[in-house]
Amino acid sequence: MTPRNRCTASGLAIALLLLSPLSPAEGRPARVAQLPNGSVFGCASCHERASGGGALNSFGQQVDDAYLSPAGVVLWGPELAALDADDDGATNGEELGDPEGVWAMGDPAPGDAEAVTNPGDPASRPPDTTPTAVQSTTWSRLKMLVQSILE
Ligand SMILES: [Ca+2]
Repeated sequence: MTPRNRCTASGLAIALLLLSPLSPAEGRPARVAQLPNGSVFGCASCHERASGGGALNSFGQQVDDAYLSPAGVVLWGPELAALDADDDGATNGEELGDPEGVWAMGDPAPGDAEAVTNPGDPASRPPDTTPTAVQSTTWSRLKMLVQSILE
């Protein structure tokens, strides 16, 4: 291939890339590294299909709607971490192991990967840690006992 042909072929490849109809719903594997513990669910963090592409789940839609930089990089931070995309009672940050939204791309994965749940799937959520009535009652009695001792 002559240098001119190589240049023409490169130009054609670039033109095809620029003209390809990328929709927001197409998978972008690089985004997996733009979420804390993004590798746990991979493409299924944002897509209905585990292999990526196609329909976005509620978290993917939330990211696509308001948390992408002009270059298409996920803007992970306290604001996105505090939202609950799948409305399951756990914030996106709690589900991805970064409740405060302080993780940054390139940082080690935060928290325990085995505790990570899918922020776009309401059936995948952290275990409920709300104290039971018995635990609350016991705690309440313990507080009253301590208060009576201190008074
Ligand atoms: Ca959630």
